[in-house]
Amino acid sequence: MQPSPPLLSPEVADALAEGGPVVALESTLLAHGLPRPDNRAAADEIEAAVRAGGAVPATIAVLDGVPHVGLTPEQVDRVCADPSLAKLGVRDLPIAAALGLSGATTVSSTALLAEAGGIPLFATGGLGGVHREAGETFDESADLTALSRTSLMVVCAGVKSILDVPATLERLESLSVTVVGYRTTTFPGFYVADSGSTLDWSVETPEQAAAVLISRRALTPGAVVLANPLPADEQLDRDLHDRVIADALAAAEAAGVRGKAVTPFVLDHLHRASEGATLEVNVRLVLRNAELAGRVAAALAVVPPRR
Ligand code: PSU
Ligand code: MN
Repeated sequence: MQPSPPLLSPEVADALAEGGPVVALESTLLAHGLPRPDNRAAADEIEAAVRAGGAVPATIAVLDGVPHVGLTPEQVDRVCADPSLAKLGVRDLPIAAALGLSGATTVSSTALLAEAGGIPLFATGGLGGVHREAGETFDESADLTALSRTSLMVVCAGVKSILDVPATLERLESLSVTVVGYRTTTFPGFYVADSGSTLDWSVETPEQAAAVLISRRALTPGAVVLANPLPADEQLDRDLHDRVIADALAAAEAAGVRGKAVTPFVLDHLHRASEGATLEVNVRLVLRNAELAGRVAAALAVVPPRR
């Protein structure tokens, strides 16, 4: 059986047909990264941020076995409300397709479906990566290998700071994923502006970012990560950050959480332990990434990429 090609919403299909700017958005951060019911309002705000940047948003999810690129408000309701919605990485897509199941897409599967749909820009919060203790658990997000194969730009605030950030940067290097900072060579730390790691390269404008993506696409398959830090005055308090993350990782360990449940468990624990402070910062950084991705998509649409 052939998997169904992604189904583009009319607005997304029209924009792409005209060579217009479109930004893909993932749904796992809505369904598994943000608590219900706050996630529903965040979904609308994220799409509005893409529009404010000058592009059409294309939120991606699998519904009844069909990958959708661009969701109706009712479909977004479904993604945000269903507590049993699956979390689908690339390897889960064939199961969902064959069995007619529904699920939210992670960075890995969203990147794949966005590329299949012809969308060169993708905005998220923070990438998955190498978990602390990965030397023992082998827990490394499939986001990394997926980005080594998909030709698009992901705008993010670095990788989630619950991870081993230097190890994740090493893996991104091994996988030849291009990483560039937006107006900084400090690699952002998701909730905080500075992860403690540095980058070799930065770009100053959406036009420069678009030019990097065009060059990458002409070279060889693989993604460009555009790392967009929060401004210092919008980041999470550093002490609170370090304390709640240590606490959340210990709680995950104590509860014996494994596999793809780890990231949602830890994020949920952080939102509770910080009394909503991580939630607020998480939404804010996604909005900033969505708007910047919209600007880069708009710059790219002026100089269409080589196909
Ligand atoms: N960014 C966020 N919140 C999230 C995620 C990213 O701000 O919930 C999700 C993404 O979908 C990413 C996933 O692909 O977490 C990584 O999960 P794992 O560590 O299990 O690969
Ligand atoms: Mn994992």
